[in-house]
Amino acid sequence: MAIESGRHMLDSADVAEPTQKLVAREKSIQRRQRGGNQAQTILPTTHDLSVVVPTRNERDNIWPLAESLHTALRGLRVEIIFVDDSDDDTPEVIEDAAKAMSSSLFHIQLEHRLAGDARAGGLATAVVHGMNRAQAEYVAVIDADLQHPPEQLRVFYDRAMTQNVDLVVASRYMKGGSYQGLAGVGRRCISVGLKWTARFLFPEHLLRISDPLGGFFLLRRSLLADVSLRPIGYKILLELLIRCPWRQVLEVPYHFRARTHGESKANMQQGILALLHMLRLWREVPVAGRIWKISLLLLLNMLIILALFNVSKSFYTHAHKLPYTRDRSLRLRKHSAESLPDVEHAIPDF
Ligand SMILES: Nc1nc2c(ncn2[C@@H]2O[C@H](COP(=O)(O)OP(=O)(O)OP(=O)(O)O)[C@@H](O)[C@H]2O)c(=O)[nH]1
Ligand SMILES: [Mg+2]
Repeated sequence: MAIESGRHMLDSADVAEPTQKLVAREKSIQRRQRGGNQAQTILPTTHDLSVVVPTRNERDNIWPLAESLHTALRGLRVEIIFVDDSDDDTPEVIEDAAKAMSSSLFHIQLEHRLAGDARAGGLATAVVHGMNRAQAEYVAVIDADLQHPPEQLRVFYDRAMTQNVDLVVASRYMKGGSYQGLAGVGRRCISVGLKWTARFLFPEHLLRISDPLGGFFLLRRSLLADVSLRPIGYKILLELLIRCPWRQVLEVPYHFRARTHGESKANMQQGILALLHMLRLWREVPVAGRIWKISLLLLLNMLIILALFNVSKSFYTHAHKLPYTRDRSLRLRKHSAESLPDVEHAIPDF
């Protein structure tokens, strides 16, 4: 008994210690975040560009990414907003980079979401959260794993400014771009298949966009005003393209690189979520897939008209056959000597 109770106590302590450590770690991240946010009030609130980076266990990618962004966006007033759902020490690495690199022009912020409800929706809600925090006129979204070349962001920003466009979309599928970094033939087939499904379902919005499901883009922040975003899965750009009232989109080619550090979080489930996401958009946005909705309505109308025509035709046939049959049998009885072919000949042809 004593041994059992002793063991039980030992087990509880074993479980309690990591839990306490985790809570303490989360609290310390939150404390430092609060400190960071207070510091933010003395920094200029006007930025040229906000960059949202969703992260989940990307510890080895943070420094190379932050350094590349720092170099590429030199001279601009930039805020980098990491929205982090990690269980490893990624948030600590982000804080170290923020301390070392932040200046009046380059400001790194960390939004670490605690495990549990705060992370519901994963990547989709992380990006929306980051975009809601952004302050600059233009907001860019880029993956942390360096598959999206950070140096391209400067090209996006410059072209958005000079050409005054609402959205700049990085494309793997146009001339000058490539998707070699997608791991395996299966992933490539799924990516291409989903892309065509989206373009087929929403032709008015997407027919001229070669890569509507990528995660690398830049948009004018005012597009988000009065739009309620409800993305599921990984396809945030699709959500923006369908729900936001954009006018001009510019596509810029890029080479989607292979991941060198950390693990991919994409899986088959993301493919299914992408299809569910398309269905939701089709249902919720009246103008999405308008051509198919109108075609379906026309088809339905034609079916109804055809059905009504058939009903009235059979009703008419029925109504005219009954007296004739009675008449015919009467005549048959009355003139039994008359030849049948003559009587048959008198039958109207329906
Ligand atoms: N905040 C947050 N970020 C996430 C989550 N899942 C993935 N990410 C980040 O979103 C970005 C894209 O995720 P990846 O796992 O690289 O997915 P992918 O690029 O579609 O797939 P690969 O080509 O296999 O890398 C990375 O920066 C991830 O760290 C999540 O649940 N929360
Ligand atoms: Mg990736």
